[in-house]
Amino acid sequence: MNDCLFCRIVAGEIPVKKVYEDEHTFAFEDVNPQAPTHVLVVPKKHIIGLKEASAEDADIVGLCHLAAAQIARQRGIENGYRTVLNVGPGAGQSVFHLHVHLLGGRDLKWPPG
Ligand code: DGP
Repeated sequence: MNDCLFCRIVAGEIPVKKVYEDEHTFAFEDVNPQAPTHVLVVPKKHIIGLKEASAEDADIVGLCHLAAAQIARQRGIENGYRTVLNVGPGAGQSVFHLHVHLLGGRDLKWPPG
């Protein structure tokens, strides 16, 4: 989608600090980090969010999480990290292209706010 921020990032139209890329996923540093590691993993396919995903998106949603796990392993934060999808405005979703937040490198409280 031409007007989607994360589609434009995936297309290289908006500069980001790229962390990882494969055939289906793209990962980059969050512009407003909430932890020493705060990476966003997005599908290259435009999916609005988790509640809009369908059965055909199961693999890509899983691949985004596996990419996050690989990044966490590479960064040595496997003692404790969190993967988060904010689903809908009430949960803080502000960009309507599905994205997994990978947060780690500090103690993470539970429950999240
Ligand atoms: P959410 O609130 O769950 O929709 O998360 C959106 C995240 O996207 C938020 O943590 C900030 C990040 N973000 C928004 N615009 C940009 C941008 O232009 N570049 C980067 N790197 N991150 C962005």
